[in-house]
Amino acid sequence: MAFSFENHRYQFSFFQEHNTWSLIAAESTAPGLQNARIQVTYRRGGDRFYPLKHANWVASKDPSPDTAPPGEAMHITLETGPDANGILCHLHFALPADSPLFFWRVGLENRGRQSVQVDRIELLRAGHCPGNSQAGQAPASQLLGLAKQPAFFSNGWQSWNYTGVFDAQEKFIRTRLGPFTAPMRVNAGTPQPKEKGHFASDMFGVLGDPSQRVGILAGFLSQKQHFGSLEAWLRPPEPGLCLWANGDLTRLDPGATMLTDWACLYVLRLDDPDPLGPYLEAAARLHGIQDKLPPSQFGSPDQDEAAIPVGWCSWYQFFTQVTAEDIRRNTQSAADLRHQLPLELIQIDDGFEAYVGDWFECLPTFPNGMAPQATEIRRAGFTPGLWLAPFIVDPRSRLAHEHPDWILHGRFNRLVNAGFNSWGRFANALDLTRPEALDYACQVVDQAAHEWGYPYLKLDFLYAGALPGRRYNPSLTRAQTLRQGLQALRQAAGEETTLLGCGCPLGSAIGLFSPMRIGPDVSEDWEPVFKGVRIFIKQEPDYPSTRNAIHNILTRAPLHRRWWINDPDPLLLRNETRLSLAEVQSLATAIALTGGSCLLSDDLSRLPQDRLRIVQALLPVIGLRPQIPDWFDAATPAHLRLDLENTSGKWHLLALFNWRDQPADLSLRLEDFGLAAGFPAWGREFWTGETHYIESGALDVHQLGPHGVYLLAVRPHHPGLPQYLGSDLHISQGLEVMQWQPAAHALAFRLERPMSQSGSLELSLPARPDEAFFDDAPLEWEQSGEGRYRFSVALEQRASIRISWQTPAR
Ligand code: 9PG
Repeated sequence: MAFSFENHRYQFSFFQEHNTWSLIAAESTAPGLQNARIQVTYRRGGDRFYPLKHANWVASKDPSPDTAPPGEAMHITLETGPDANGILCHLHFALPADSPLFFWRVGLENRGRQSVQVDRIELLRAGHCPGNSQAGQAPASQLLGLAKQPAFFSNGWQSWNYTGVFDAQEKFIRTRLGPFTAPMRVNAGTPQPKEKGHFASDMFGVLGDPSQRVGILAGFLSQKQHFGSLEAWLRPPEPGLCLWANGDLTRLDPGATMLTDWACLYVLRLDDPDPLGPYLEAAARLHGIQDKLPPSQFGSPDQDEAAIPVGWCSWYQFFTQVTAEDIRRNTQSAADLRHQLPLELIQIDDGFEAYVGDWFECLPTFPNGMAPQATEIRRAGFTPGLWLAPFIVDPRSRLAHEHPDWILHGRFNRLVNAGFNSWGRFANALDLTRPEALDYACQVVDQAAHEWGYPYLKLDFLYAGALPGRRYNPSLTRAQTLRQGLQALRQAAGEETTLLGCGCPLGSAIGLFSPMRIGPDVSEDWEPVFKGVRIFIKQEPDYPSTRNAIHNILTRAPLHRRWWINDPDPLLLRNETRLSLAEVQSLATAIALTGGSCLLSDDLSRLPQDRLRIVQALLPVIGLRPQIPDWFDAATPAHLRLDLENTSGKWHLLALFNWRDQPADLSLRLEDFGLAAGFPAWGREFWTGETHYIESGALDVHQLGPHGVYLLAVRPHHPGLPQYLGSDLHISQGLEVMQWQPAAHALAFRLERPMSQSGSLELSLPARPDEAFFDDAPLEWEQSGEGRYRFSVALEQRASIRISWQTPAR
């Protein structure tokens, strides 16, 4: 017998004799799945049990309101059991009225007299994959519409972890550094496949087919109950997909219940301008943060710019060697530079604390403690920020010696390894289910925020709260433990404190943190290097390096202003790094076009003028989320598109990156950015200042440097009208313009910048100007091409420009 329902998008059926279900899209060519399995595993004593194996399903009334689907929906609840151990299972399936997603979740209840340990709640096993291929009674499972050329978009567990697409010929990217980084990189429970064409992901993933331009997203809307994992097989004849909630062998006591987070499926088009949007927004809504969602596609700069941090961080110049004097000197430099570089935040990073864990004792390099430091920063007119890693503990710390029972232990009562850290040591983790341990972490945050005076806290290495181990309270999953720990920190910090999450499992942080680090650390090198040695770690996906940072800045751009403000890590500007100018420009472009925080981390007193100009052009931050047209076609996307609009009109900002190690001749094709090919347009490249007329929808880019970027402002040509073509004042090449007033023989507009700045701008005019004024002084100009004129300006924040011309001679 089958239970089924449908809406205009999907038809859902559950076949009770085999515990399988199908979701078929109404559109015949769209992907779908047939006879997906559902399975639960728990243990009791040494034995494993599968309570759904001989399930006898009955439709039941929804047992409680908190299991009801979000929003208005068609839904059904099925119940089976109790089994011989007293375990009862519920399945909840829902088709919402106002969302293109399909939702389902699983509930367990222990009505027996003994505890059991929940191992794995598999919500989906579909297509061609192990466990589904065995011949037997159950009908074959199929993933429809994705078999031609399957590829998989994998999301990493926490801030630093690699996120990107893999094709069937590739292998999953795994760390080779074993116990050094595995705790930071691998969510216990998510496999790390070795064979070609076999991949894994955390929380959500997309199985797609680039040849058909369609895909199916599977994932969880939250990670409050369990960490969710996915596995994908891209082998012929057909791909396979599995989605499960990790039970972590959590104890389910008599009378206790366990309910998974909502899982969801969503059929998408790879070329949709915002393919992940409906999923990310559904998750945001479930966490009560939908109000932060930005407005339309064609955006003007962020109205709520203040929410996006702009400032300086000590880490990438001083690392653990930082001193109070370095902070003082840089605060002073930031104050001296203010009229040229309006920063707001001065954030002290790792290196002040006696030991990680002993947060109330400072190193001799911070002789006065952290409170006076905050006062100095505030007096200089900046927001003081401070780094803390409240969930990890240095084994040499006083904390570790005085409270060994607060530290997470694992098998054979050994300390759990929390990874190799910046101070050249392995760290341990707090057991957050020990009330005293969590209280201590909260006290640290409370004291930093309210007694030392830091309204901005960077909370780092947060994954350590969710490492596998034997916890004081064994009836909480790792995800529940971490979520409760993060909630407690949020409460201790108070709503008025800005919390930046770092090294943090993404799903656990939604609604609690803003901003959130979404990639590996930047570094002075393009590729990972350890003490000058490249071999072996060059391909490490999460290891600090500018290449790795940019990769995730691009692949995780869709999260920005959905779940939080993305933190891309700082722009490194100084000449003394091993980054080429092209690489610095690529990092600057990636940061600016993805809309997140804009931080610097160079010694500000030594920043050369030409490098200062780069960050000037990034302020104010644009703040918007771009489109990534090739998000499913390249490991590291090479295309970004941002649609902008203001008084001067509408334009497109298009970035084309060269990720090769050699210079490349590229073709920038408007079509590749999802733009109609045909319209004649002006294109001004930001980094070179070159302007081109684009007639046939494409532009040849000659010898773009290795790891470099071509950043074009494209404006449809309006013959006969004056047009702004761009400038070197702001990277948007237009958001600096206010009050654009064209008239028959004249043009007036204003420029507004948050600083004093000089540069040049370019206009297309119907005729050669005969008069031009900057405020009331004559303004020099030169012809830069046919119908194009370049004006050099030096402004103190704002200026009015007036230009007039005669009717062109016929
Ligand atoms: C301070 C730093 C900075 C930085 C953080 C974090 O070994 N690792 O893989 C590793 C990764 C990141 C890391 C340190 C070590 O950096 O991201 O911004 O705050 O801690 O210690």
